[in-house]
Amino acid sequence: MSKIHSITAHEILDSRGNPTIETEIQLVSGIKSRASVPSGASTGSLEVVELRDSDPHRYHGKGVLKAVEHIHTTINSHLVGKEVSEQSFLDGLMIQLDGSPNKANLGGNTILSVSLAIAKAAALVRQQTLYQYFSDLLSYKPDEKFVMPVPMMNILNGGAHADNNIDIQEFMILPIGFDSFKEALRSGVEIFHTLKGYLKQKGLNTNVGDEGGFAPDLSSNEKAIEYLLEATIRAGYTPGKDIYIGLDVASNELYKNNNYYLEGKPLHRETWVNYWEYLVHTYPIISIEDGMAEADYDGWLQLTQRLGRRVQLVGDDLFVTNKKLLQKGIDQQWANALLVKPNQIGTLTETLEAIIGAKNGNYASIISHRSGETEDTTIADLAVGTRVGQIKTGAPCRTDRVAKYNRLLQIESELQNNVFYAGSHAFSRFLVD
Ligand code: 2PG
Ligand code: MG
Repeated sequence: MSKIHSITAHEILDSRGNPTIETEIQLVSGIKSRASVPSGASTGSLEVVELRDSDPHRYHGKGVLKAVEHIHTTINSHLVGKEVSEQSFLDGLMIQLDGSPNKANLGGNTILSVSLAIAKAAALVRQQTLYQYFSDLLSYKPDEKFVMPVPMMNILNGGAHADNNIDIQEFMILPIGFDSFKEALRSGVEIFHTLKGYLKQKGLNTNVGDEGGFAPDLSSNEKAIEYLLEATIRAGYTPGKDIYIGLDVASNELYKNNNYYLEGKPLHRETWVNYWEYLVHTYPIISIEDGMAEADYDGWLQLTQRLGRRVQLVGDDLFVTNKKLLQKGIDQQWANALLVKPNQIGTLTETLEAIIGAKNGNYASIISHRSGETEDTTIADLAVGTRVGQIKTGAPCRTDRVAKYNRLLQIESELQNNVFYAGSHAFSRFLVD
């Protein structure tokens, strides 16, 4: 009864109005599941291939009809009749059908939409929530408490996600000094609204960027941090206690000819690392993502040696959720945390393997959205089921982002005493002194 009866797909739209794939699986029992996949703007060069039609007459070349076709033909014909509970076997089969090292034939987006729909159908068969199913896939014991993640809320957008003059892509607030996810989220929302009022008062623009954060022009990148801290205080919270700051520099976008460009000026690697050290010493920053460009390995080593004991250094474009690249980073001591984006690697199984790899290497993991999202909330369940303790899913603004926060609120209230909020525990190694 839990065998796959059919797999179908169609083109839907993401939050930027670009096409993406939604896949539906029907089981012989009649159970149906659906999953859709997101899309990035600042992508790592080693991410799996996102298959697009390149037909200039449709959606400026961004259509995904080829992907839909692959699902209706190759994938459907090989997966029909298989047991939906065999996640890793089915993911392996799709990798084999693709036959390339980077999912270039079927598309990482194509395969992921099927992989996630498989997981959702399997959870329904077992009459389980999706987070419980993820927990079981990782062999957690039934009595092991779930962990609500710290939301890394990107309330001020720059870089490739906005049209303002700010180089750093994401300025996030991390509400860690709270006892529950719901109270942590509330503080973040209050700070978000306070920031809006404060920007208005200063005569600054309050339009939002791709991830729902404000995107004003400012006199410097550092100023953005000061605005976040001022909004925190005005909202009645204490920076460095209730709230910490996280940055996603997305350095790839700023790296040209061996220099990093900040506010129009070229900076060499050493000066760039000095800048982060200065910011970390000056402000309550606890996490810096992609502080160096993905291929600047010497830079990653320097940054990690200088700041790796003080702050979380997250590899996004550096690791692209790939367990082999992560292992290389662990061996070389690049960064100390992994950003987990299922569509960077293309299957649920490989996503879970990367999380396991991070845990074994004593690296933290952060489950993450993409800048182009859909209403699919799988990453919220993934964050809770894997107990990684952190999620990055934008500002509390625009339904594509808020849907994930709302799902987390649902989960927390459903779990009652069987869950705790990660809060400062997620950062205990940086908060000792
Ligand atoms: C990032 C992401 C998500 P994008 O760089 O971490 O915030 O952006 O999806 O554009 O790669
Ligand atoms: Mg990033």
